[in-house]
Amino acid sequence: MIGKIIKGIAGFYYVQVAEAGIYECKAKGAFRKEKIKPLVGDDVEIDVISQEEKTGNVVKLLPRKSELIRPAVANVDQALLIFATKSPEPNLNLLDRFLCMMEENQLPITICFNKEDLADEGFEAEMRKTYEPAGYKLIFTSAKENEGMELIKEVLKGKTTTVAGPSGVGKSSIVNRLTEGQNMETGEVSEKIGRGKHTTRHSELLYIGEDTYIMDTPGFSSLFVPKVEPVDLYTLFPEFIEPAGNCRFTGCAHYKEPDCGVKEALEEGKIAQSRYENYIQIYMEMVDQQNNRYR
Ligand SMILES: Nc1nc2c(ncn2[C@@H]2O[C@H](COP(=O)(O)OP(=O)(O)OP(=O)(O)O)[C@@H](O)[C@H]2O)c(=O)[nH]1
Ligand SMILES: [Mg+2]
Ligand SMILES: [Zn+2]
Repeated sequence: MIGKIIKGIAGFYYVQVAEAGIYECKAKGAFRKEKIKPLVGDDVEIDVISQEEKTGNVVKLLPRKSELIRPAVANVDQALLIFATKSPEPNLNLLDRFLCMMEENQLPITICFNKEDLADEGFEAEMRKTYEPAGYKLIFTSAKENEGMELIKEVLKGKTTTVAGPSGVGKSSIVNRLTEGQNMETGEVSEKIGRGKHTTRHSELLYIGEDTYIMDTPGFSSLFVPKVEPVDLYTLFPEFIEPAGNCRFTGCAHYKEPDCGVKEALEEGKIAQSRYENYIQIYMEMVDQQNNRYR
C-alpha cells in the first residue's frame, strides 16, 4: 500500500493511507541500510503486518518533489515563515537567514507576522517596506484574536505548506486555528527567556481541506549559513538581483567596491538598510568560513 508519513516519533512512522487510515510503521532493515531517513511528508510504500492493530513496515521511499533539512520535511510546495511582532522580539537577521535557506531550496515563501495584537504602531508599514521589494507576500495575524486566518487559508489552498520559524511565535496556535479540532500542543512563552518552551517536538502533517495540508514543525533559531559561494549570496536576496546588473565589477561583493548597483539601490531606498546589513553580515561569515577551510 502507498501512504504518506504524517508524523515520526522515536523510530516509528505514522503513515496515512487514503481510505484505510493511519498505520504505525517501522523502517525495514534493508531500507534503513540505505541511510536515507524518511521524513514527514514522504510518500512511502508499506507492507502491512497487522490489519487489526494497524501496524506495518515502510519498505520503499517514493521520489521526493522537495526536501528541507530544517525543518526536516519532504514534498512541500511552499513555506509559511512565521515570526512574532513581539514576544519574542523579531530578529530580522534570523528572518533573513530563513529566507536565504528557503530561496536556496527554491520554495515559494509567505512571511507571516503573528501576535499583531502586541505590535507597535508602524511595525507593519516598516516590515512591508523592508520585505515587499523582495517580492514576498506579507500577512499580519493574531492567532489569539483569530485575525487574518482567512488570508492564510488563501495562501495555503490546494498546496502542502510547511510552517517555519523560531519557538514561541505561535506556529502551533495558527495551525490549531486552521485545523480546528486536531489540536497541537502550544506552550507559554517563558517570561525569563522570552521564547516558547519548545512545545512542538515533532513535525506533523495535518489536513486542512481538499488537497490542502500544513506541517507544524518545532521552532528553531540557530544562525545557519547558506551553502552557495559567497559571490552568489546576493542571488538569495531577490531585490538585489536587478540592481546587481549595474555593478561595475563582475564578482562584485556589493561591499567596498565602487560603482555598485546594489549600494546605489540601497541609497535610493529600494533595498532596506536591515536587508543590506544582514547580507553583509552573512557574506562576511561565509568568507571567514572559507578562509578557515583553507587554513
Ligand atoms: N498575544 C498573542 N499571543 C499568542 C498569539 N499566538 C500565540 N500566542 C501565544 O504564544 C505562545 C507560544 O505559542 P505556540 O503556538 O506554542 O508557539 P510555537 O511557534 O508553536 O512554538 P514552538 O512549538 O516552541 O516552536 C503561547 O502562549 C500562545 O498562546 C497571538 O496572536 N497573540
Ligand atoms: Mg509549536
Ligand atoms: Zn555590487
